[in-house]
Amino acid sequence: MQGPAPIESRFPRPSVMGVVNVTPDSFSDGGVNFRAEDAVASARRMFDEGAAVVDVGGESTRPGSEGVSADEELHRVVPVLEALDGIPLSIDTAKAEVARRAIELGAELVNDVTALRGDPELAGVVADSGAFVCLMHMQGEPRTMQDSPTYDDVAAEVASFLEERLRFAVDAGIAEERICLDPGFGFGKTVEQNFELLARLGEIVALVRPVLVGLSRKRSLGRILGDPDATTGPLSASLAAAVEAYERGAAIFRVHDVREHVEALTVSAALR
Ligand code: 7PJ
Repeated sequence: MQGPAPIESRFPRPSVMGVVNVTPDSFSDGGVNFRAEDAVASARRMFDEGAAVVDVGGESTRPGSEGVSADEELHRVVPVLEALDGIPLSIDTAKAEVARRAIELGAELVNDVTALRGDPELAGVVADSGAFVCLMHMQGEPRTMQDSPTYDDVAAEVASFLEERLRFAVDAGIAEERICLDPGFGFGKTVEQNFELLARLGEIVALVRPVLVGLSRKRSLGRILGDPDATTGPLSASLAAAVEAYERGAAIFRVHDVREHVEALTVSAALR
């Protein structure tokens, strides 16, 4: 019997994941997709612009944010997922109940920023469904993660965390070839730590699972440009960061501006 497709065949390098936050408060898109019909229109447009998958989320994880209940998350994302029948979908959630419902509605990937640490039942939902999963590094939790992130060696510590979570996921019955890893830019990291991690992305790629990166509009990009209070970064800087990540081996790019990233990465790929 043929097993399910590995994630690297479904998402060849480079693949673009569009971001649709069905939230009132996401730092990067400021609530533009909080209404279901706006979220649906954004997702369709991203797919038309070349996104391989669209990541739909109902809980903001921006620095300082509080969580929302499973009921509220479901209330936000279910109408969007229902309306997006036929578009390849990822669900951005740490909750087993939300992931289960999203997978029933066709989501093929679970994007869990807690790397299966948030909800003890999520690993089982992913294992039983055969969905793809993204395991992301975060130091601390969104409410407090930017207070004083501390590492002896950021790249080594992120790599060893992801290796440990990969082992946990496989032990929980998730096929290794269904898993991708994400260093979690901006999740409990200073500007300097984010840039060191990007420079040394090869150490994450060396874990031999496809690497997903979320650099799009991140505040470190605005801060390196000289605004110490930036809460977001511009598209130009996002594209440079994505191309640099691609050069270092990243496979999947979680972005808000799909067309521009597809264009930049297509040029970069043509030079390889
Ligand atoms: C990331 C994410 C990221 C993954 C967010 C935003 C901020 N999931 N969710 N990686 N960032 N896997 O919407 O840009 O970097 S929330």
